[in-house]
Amino acid sequence: MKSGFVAVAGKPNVGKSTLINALMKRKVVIVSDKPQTTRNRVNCILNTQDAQIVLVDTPGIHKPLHKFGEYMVKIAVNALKGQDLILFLIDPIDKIRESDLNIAKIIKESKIPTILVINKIDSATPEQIKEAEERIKTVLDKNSNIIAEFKISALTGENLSELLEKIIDTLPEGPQYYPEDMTTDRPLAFMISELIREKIFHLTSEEIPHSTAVVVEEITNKEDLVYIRAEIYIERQSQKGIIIGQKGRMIKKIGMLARKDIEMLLDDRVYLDLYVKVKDKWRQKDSIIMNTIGLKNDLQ
Ligand SMILES: Nc1nc2c(ncn2[C@@H]2O[C@H](COP(=O)(O)OP(=O)(O)OP(=O)(O)O)[C@@H](O)[C@H]2O)c(=O)[nH]1
Ligand SMILES: [Mg+2]
Repeated sequence: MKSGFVAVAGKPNVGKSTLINALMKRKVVIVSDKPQTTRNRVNCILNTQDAQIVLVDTPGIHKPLHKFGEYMVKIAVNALKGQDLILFLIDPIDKIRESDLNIAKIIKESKIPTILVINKIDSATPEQIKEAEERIKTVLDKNSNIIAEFKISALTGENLSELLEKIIDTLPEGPQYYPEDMTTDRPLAFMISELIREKIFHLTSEEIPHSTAVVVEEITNKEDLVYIRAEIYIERQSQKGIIIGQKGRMIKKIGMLARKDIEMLLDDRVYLDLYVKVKDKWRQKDSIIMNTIGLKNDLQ
């Protein structure tokens, strides 16, 4: 069989996680319209008739503003190392910026075969697409490791089957790395915390989503449902009121939407108990980032 690891890389918000869900034909990783949604590496396992493709979701590579951001970028850059193939996503609507050119340089130096993927063609103009192509090729020229180029829409699915065919074509003959029934390499508690965090990203704005972390503290199978207790970390006392909302409306909404997604994931009824905790400036604190939010393994 064909098998291998395919890292999906690019700056924040280019559609990396959306593309992975589209190729997986189900929602596995979380998505939002805000940059820096993905914070960890997540391996998503796609089994086809004669291939196993491990799609590696990565945080967007950007110029970090705090310790947590530095770790996210480190995780993303580390996640490229030793992979069989890279999908390098760019967004022609947002134009090609310094961060795209930096990622292009990292990719060029890696020498890993790379497919250049121009995403969001459903909304980009032909001029925007042409300009993006030309700009990125100032770094990734003919002599670089770009083996193919695709113009796609992760949102509408345009050209995705062709892209998938090319990915399989490029992968080597290899073993089945993961059991067939496994969808990701992350534990259930992590996937649940991500679904809660996604709702916070959807429902809040400005600095709130980025100041938030979610940790699942308990998952207990009860007679007729699964009891889940999770803590939402925020950085300042003043943010607590926003997450809880007037008469508790915001936290109720986060809980209700997250519960629906978690019930789909577990295929069971869920009672979701959410608590909000102030962890003063957690994004600057190694001990919380490493131990509580669990980045330790990713950074090694
Ligand atoms: N129009 C359009 N929007 C898209 C497409 N793909 C993704 N998006 C939107 O782009 C935004 C970001 O998508 P994500 O998949 O979260 O992007 P990401 O690259 O994983 O972002 P980070 O995790 O922050 O690095 C969302 O609002 C998506 O709906 C596309 O093909 N067309
Ligand atoms: Mg993402």
